[in-house]
Amino acid sequence: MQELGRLEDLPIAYREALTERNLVPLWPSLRGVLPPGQPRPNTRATMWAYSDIKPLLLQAGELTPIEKAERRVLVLANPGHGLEKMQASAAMYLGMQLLLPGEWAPSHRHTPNAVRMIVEGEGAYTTVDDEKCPMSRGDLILTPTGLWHEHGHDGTDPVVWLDVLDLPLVYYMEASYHINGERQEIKPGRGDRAYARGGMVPTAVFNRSSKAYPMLRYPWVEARAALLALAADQSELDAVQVTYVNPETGDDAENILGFYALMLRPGQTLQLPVRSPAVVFHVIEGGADVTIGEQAFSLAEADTCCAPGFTRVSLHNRQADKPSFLFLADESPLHRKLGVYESRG
Ligand code: 1HN
Repeated sequence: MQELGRLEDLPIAYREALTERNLVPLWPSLRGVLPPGQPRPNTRATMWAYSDIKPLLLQAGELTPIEKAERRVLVLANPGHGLEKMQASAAMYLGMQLLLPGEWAPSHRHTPNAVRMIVEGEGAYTTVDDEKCPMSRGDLILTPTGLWHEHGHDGTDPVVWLDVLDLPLVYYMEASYHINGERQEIKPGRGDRAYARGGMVPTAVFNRSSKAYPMLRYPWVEARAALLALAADQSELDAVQVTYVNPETGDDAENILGFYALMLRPGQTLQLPVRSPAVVFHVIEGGADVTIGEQAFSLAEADTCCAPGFTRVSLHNRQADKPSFLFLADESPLHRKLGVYESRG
């Protein structure tokens, strides 16, 4: 490949003349912004162990009252982007949030889309768009763009959940902002009940929801049962995976990031196709050895890791006698909408 001219090859006076006029020569940077063959991600394969996070999060609970935090979160930051950027990947933000019994995280809404994957504890709930969404381990709760949300806790023990947002992308677009609101009035009607059975939705002429996001809570009991049923029905199927979708449209549950639950059969090793989007893996139940390119991580329950796009990933169930269950988040909806999605097999 042809070597291109460097910045240093240009006379200082010429470079200064350009700079003064807000002009930049393309050729010294062309290979950087357009690398050959495939991207060079800043996103690094990174793992965050829950055993590291939990004590520090509980300490944050002692150091910082909820009123001083609004959201008490430790961000899972990818060193490849610089920790201060608070990015797990180009488009994904991850954080572990702690809510203590009796605490209240006040109502707000914002442009980035969020979801919460409940990691530990009972008795907390999120109110989203006037709908009360109880939190139990493994539940997925959406707070899509623009919807009011606030968190409360009527239980007795700390509750921890994983937040996944498309904040890095929305911030990069200079479209990120929030508005604080009043405490929501909880209204009857719960999407997790109305849409509880796959293949059946409330009949359009009488009762179809006009909400853009009719289902806000995806209970783990249902996702787990769906995976076990799929595995039993299709014994040859390698990737026992379900996608969290909008039950009215069948589209991805949110616009930018995709969310999935995956079951690894006892002892199974699963090779994932090399694809353009970055992926986050979080263990709901069991444990998994995750190989990302040349790096290997051993994930126990509640551990989380991130893989850059265009990287070979394989997953191995650490349990020989039981299935393991993972939650996945990725940038597929974004890549598809932008027309840059690739799968290289
Ligand atoms: C947010 O609104 C929540 O509502 C959590 O729980 C994490 C990170 C960045 C921006 C907004 C929440 C967030 C967030």
